[in-house]
Amino acid sequence: MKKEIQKILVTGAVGQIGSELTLALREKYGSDNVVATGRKTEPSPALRDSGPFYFIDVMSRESVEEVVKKHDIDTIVHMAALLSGVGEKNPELCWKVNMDGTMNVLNIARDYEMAQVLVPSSIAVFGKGVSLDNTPNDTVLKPTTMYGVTKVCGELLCDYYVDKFGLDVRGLRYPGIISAETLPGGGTTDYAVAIFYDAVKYGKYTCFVREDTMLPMMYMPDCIKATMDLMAAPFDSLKHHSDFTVDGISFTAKELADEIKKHLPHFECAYEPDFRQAIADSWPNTWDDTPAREEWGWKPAYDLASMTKDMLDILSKRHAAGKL
Ligand code: AKB
Repeated sequence: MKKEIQKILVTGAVGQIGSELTLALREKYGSDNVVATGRKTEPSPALRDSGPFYFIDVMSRESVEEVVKKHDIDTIVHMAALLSGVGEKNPELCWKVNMDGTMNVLNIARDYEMAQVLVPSSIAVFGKGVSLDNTPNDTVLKPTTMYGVTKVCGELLCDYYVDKFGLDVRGLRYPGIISAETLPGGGTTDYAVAIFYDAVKYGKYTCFVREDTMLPMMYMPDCIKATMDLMAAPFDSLKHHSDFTVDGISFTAKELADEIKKHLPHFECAYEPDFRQAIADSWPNTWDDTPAREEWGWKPAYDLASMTKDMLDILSKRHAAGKL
């Protein structure tokens, strides 16, 4: 009999996705049933006051296991990871955090016979030897960044635990995630968030990739929905496990700037590419997510226009209240 999800541990809960996902999981499963954890950064009042919170180190099995035992955890949502930009500055640490963290989580989940583990992957799994337009879900994975290497290894490791130990492990490949609550930290797609903050605060932004750089992105409400829909899908309906591409919206940096200009006509965007340009150039422009659509019914709700309007509405209100 398949176990039900009852008590969830979220690692990386203070990060960009973790902070909003934890609140959504608390809504669905109950506040005390979703234990948030982070490494060092203080949680927001919303996160800290809405349920249990602990500081842990995912590179230490004991540190994770202590919370698992204390709260009788049966599901781990493993969001803690070092992203692509930071990973290129410190590849060894990226390997340790991403791989030791994932291995610890999988071993604990196996040993405690947990109901489910979710380990996200990324657009960063792609790289050399593949078409960057409409990149297939199942294709050559030859990333050029350490972050991408850890994400490919992570997907393979997760699938190994499904096959070898019968553990229910799932994962989706996130595109760049755009959100108005918690800033992303250290990714290549961070420009697509920073541009909104600077547009509202200063009326201008200097983008660290070229204007013709196109990448798949997704608005946070779609990201939360994709993650929770995959968690809720019947295990038997899944043919893939840890490597679902989930598409949202693909656009160039200039198309994004032009969309913002429709709302803020004086907005100016300059382009000064840095080391992250090479990373962006190695990732798909558009990608195919047929398995996610067919196996668990994935469908995004937001397009470039609706996402931009929503982001600007939220940030403009916060700016007017002096809170940006
Ligand atoms: C990054 O840019 O590193 C992340 C990602 C696409 O996984 N946002």
